[in-house]
Amino acid sequence: MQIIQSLFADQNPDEFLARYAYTPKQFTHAIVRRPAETFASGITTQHLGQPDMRLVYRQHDAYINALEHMGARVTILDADKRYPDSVFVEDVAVIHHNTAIITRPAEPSRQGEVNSMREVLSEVMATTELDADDTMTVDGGDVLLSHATALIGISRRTTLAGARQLIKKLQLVDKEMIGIPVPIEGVLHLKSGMTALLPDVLVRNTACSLMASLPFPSIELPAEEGYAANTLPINGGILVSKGFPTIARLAREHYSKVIELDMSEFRKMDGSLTCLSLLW
Ligand code: CIR
Repeated sequence: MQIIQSLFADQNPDEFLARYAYTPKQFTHAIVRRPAETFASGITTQHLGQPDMRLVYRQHDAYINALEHMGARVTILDADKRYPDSVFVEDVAVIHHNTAIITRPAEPSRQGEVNSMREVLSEVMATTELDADDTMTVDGGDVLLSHATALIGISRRTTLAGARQLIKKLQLVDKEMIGIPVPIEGVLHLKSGMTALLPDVLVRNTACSLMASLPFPSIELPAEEGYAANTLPINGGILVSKGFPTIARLAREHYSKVIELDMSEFRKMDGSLTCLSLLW
């Protein structure tokens, strides 16, 4: 909280926005991983029943098609049944300026996921690591990155020490980057609670309590539609979760290319749109 207040205390909000406006990135590449046959034994806080594996595969295929439709070349990694949650590739790396910062996921059952992702990413870009220090954990789902700012959720998964180190690593590849730790409660990751709908405008799940004020305005979704706050703007279009009228309307108001994807089976395991890919 103090970090945020001191960051913005002497800033004129208009100047701040002009300098740090969230500009959605253009992505040419994506990495996804096929769902593991062990998917249903992953971690979840939801009480929505067991995922139907037939639907899991179908929804994953639709997700890949949507990324391709938006212009990304998608690399599809084989399923890894040792790691039930390994389909959620977003959590194991943060990519900026063609550098992958390999994260330190908090959950012991997910920590091994970083090894194969490090190998895959190191073939196509520079990679770096967070220090092996148990006070530092970071899940990529807590990192909302734009060209100039990184909002980093301090959550059940990401510690302040981890966030601070991630900010340092980001600043090594981009000295203009400003990192903003945002303590959250009520949702798994920061991006389960908010994503950028537009440059400068976040869309929020009201179940996500913020222990700090944000530098950007936000639109709150109706409580029963909060899950839809996880959107994926990509290359001038946007992917949104199917079955949520408010986000569908907002997306159509602002984007000409909107793809609604049924995420029901990933939601059962606490996953949402952004979790299923790494983009650059
Ligand atoms: C987990 O609890 O780690 C997975 N079942 C869900 C991770 C979702 N990832 C994300 O929001 N970035």
